[in-house]
Amino acid sequence: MKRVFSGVQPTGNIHLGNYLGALKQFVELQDDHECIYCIVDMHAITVPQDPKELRDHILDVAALYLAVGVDPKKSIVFVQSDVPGHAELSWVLTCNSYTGELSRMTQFKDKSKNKESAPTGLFSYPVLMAADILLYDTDIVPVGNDQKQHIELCRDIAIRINNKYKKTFVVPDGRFLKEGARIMALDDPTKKMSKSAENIHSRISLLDEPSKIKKSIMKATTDSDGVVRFDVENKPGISNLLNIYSVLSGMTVPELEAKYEGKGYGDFKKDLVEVVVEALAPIKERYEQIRHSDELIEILKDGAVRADAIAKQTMKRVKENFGLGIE
Ligand code: AQP
Repeated sequence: MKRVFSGVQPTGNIHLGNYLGALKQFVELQDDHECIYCIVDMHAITVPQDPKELRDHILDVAALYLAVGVDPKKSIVFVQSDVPGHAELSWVLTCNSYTGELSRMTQFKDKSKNKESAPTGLFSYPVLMAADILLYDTDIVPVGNDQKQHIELCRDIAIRINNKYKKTFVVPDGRFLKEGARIMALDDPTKKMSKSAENIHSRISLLDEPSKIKKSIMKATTDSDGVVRFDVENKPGISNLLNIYSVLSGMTVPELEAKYEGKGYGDFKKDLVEVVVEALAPIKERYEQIRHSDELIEILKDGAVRADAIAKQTMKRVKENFGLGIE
């Protein structure tokens, strides 16, 4: 069976972009792959976090993994900082990556924009992400397409090390969905939907109340011609909403365009509110059942033990191939 690895940062509540770009794939893959899903808390601290909130968000994200359908009997679910191999391998990879390639990463450029000085961790974030992936001999990485550049870097580092030392790593492939791979912000459809954006109406979180969902969708930026038509370049707002509607309802974009021919954005948005509220209701219900349960903690502890066993084997191989340590 091919091995799958992916993760989500506990930087806030998971939104529709995270769900449609990544988590939906997590669930689809777990029946015929060996899946390892992580809550990447060490990535979260590349920007300042309140410690109490971070702990809460770790458990929120873990509960949401299970609520959307990740099954701990089929998949390993754990918290990144509970497995020391991530930090260990990250250093080895740091020594085999270059400041030039890291400074070309668009996420670093975006997140450090307008800052006088950026934390080193924010700069080397993609190396830690490469370590997360390579630590588990991962074949497939299901992610949104904002992560394409980071996956390419991970592959480059793995190939570089395999060529320089004994073959040490499996070279992974990214898995990107056609629809949902990039859900845009509702208030500015030229930017991706993001957990940490200031405006809460820029995103729909999986745990939002129906009244909040309604407000965010009704306020969503569209255009002035009032025609429900998919055209990312000229009509990015309505195209983004059509994309969300299509993925959640199972209707194709042309079917939706036909359904709303001659109708305005108001009708379209009202129906979209219903579709989103209906899709998120069962997720919210399962989340409430599991979030404060002992079972959740047990699942994460068990996941960390299973992940650590795989990580230790990889680190043994890495240390041998690099001549590190004496064991
Ligand atoms: N807008 C998006 N559309 C599709 N996929 C997305 N992903 C993120 N945003 C979108 C995918 O979700 C997974 C988890 O992302 P992450 O939490 O590790 O980090 P991120 O990409 O930086 O997500 P956010 O929401 O924008 O978080 P913040 O605001 O903290 O930076 C990844 O697979 C990502 O591709």
